[in-house]
Amino acid sequence: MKVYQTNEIKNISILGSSGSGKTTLAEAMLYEGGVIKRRGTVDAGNTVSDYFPVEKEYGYSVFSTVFSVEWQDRKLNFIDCPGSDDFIGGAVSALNVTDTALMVLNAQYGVEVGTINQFRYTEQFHKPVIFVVNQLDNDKADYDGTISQLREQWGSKIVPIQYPISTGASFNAVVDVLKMKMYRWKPEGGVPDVLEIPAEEMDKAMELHKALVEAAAENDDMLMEKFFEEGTLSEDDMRAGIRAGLVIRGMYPVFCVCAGRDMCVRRTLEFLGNVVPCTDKMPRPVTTSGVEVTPDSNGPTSLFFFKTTVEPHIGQVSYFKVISGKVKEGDDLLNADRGSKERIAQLFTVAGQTRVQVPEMVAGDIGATVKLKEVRRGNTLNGKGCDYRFDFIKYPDPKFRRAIKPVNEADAEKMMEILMRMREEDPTWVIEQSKELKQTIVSGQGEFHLRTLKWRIENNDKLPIEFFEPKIPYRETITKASRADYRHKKQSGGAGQFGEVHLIVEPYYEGMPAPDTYRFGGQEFKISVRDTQTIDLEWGGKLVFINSIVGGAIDARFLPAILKGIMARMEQGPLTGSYARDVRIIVYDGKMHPVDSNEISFMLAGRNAFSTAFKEAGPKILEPVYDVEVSVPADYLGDVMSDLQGRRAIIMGMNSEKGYEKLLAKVPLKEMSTYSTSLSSITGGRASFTMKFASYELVPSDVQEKLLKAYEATQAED
Ligand SMILES: Nc1nc2c(ncn2[C@@H]2O[C@H](COP(=O)(O)OP(=O)(O)O)[C@@H](O)[C@H]2O)c(=O)[nH]1
Ligand SMILES: [Mg+2]
Repeated sequence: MKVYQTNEIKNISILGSSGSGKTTLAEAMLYEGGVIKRRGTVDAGNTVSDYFPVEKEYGYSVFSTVFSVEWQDRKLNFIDCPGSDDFIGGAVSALNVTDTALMVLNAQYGVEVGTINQFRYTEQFHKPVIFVVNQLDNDKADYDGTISQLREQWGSKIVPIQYPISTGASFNAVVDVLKMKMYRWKPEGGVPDVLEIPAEEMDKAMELHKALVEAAAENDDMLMEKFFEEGTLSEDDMRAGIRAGLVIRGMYPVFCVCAGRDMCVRRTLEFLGNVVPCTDKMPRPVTTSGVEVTPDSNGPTSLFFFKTTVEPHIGQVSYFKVISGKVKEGDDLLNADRGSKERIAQLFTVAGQTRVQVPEMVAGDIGATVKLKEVRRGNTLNGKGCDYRFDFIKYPDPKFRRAIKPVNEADAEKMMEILMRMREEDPTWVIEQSKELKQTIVSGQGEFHLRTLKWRIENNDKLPIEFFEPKIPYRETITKASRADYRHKKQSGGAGQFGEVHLIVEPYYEGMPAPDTYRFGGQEFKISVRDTQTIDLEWGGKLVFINSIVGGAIDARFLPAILKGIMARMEQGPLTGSYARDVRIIVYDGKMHPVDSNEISFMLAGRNAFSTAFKEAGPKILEPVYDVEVSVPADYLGDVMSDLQGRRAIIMGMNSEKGYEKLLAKVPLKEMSTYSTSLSSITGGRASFTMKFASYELVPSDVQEKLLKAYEATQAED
């Protein structure tokens, strides 16, 4: 393969709902590009794109697949992304290193929730979008319906470039209103006959052609002038106009394909090669220190690694984009994130599992290399004198969590190693060894996402694992002030122990005034503050520790011990052993013994006084509550609402957005455990949601009762 220059390279991600036909389209493009000799099918499990055992098992794309096609002196780099929301991480990575998104639609279903979700990511990353209506040979294909759904969402920015003469089994031709030709295929697809548009289609074709010309002119003043003068635009002008419209997301062109039968795939490739912008026409990536980097092949060498996988027979394969400069085989580069040196022994352009060695790659290109020492996804490798670093990929928060354990306890360490390695491949898996919960928690984007993880560990690494309901990180706090004192005294031979602490506890809140006077049991306590310590607790919330001891009742040197005793109880709350938070403690009195007082004594006195006071201060359990945002087609709104209400949700708001409803709710984490699975079954997979930690809130009293009982039972067992 020749070395392609920056202005000959186009990077395109293939997006679209699961089952729309992305992998099949990829296969047809590879075939047409001469990379493969025969087209595999998803159903037979022999496509270039879905080549991992787990993908063959489920018939689903789990990973994004990078592949390149040479087409008319252009190099088109594609990333076929998994469609399911569970594997959105692949699409997010891909969008960051590509310049255009090809959004595949199934003509049978039109715009799906998955389409809208992924479109939102293209919006976030300001990437041009081209829609491709696929599966036009399906009997239920509805091209016009799909176009009206697209228009409903994105209005006049939707500009059809082609339309089918007929859909269903008889589909074999489209009218192209950019070329103003009809393309017709023999049953085997591939190279079409290019024909004049039949007379009976001419009116419709002209109307769409005009709309396209106007849309193309709209994004460029010079073209607009030309259009007004001449009433039309040349084909080249139209391409320039469409390109301008794509870059500013002023228009979303719509193409037709039938990937399964390899129809209109060549024409799509031609359009991508000719019209889609190259990297150098797109906004520049910015380094962590704010430098805008031009994709200049004569600039300093800088490669950004966006994906790493472990592939059968080869080991680690690392995928990168050349952000600047060029890279050759044998180059020595420096890892800007880890400080280590790496040699690029071999350079490849890839098509799934197939790799073609190339001597050099320049700015804008996407390739792969193997046998790097310790390059992780997200790292940057630089040539001499370059210190670029990039961290532009932001992944969505997880929304499905499970505790994980190896079936055989002895495998725990090995399991962690595997999990860490897998997280390298898919950053939307989050792995946490929770000291608090004494569990290893894996979170991901959905039940299927985690099921895939389990399948891979069990089948690839032969390590059986189990999932459990994860514990909830409850918190404890108090709702009113109370007072207690405690004397620790021990005299059993040798040196004795003595310490006595009197303290007040009360709920802490932001901006509360300094303590003044308290009344407990008819007695008044006047506080004069000597010292205040505010501690930001590691687990959230605050502990404020006030020393107001008068007359030297306790030596200042014992106060740290008292605080230490209190902290021990804060770490293991008196109610359920959960962390306590948001408490203010005033130590106002106590007693010492000239000989027997020591730190241990005051630690114990502090801990026990605190524990007693806490239990009398209207103690409550807090639970984590999440902000949940659900996008759902209007038809399912009622069912989704009542399901949420069954989860103790508080509905915070509701917006209608073209064709679907957006629900905002606050829901306890405890109730979210099965949410992704239920939502998917209520709506047939047509809804999506996000969740993000919001706050800790008091649990209702019946829930508190249950939790207290459960904790007592575990204490009794111990
Ligand atoms: N009839 C028909 N089926 C198709 C076409 N393209 C894909 N399919 C089928 O649709 C299903 C999903 O395709 P796949 O490529 O895996 O979709 P992906 O999830 O978007 O990658 C598979 O059974 C394909 O064989 C097409 O143009 N026509
Ligand atoms: Mg796929």
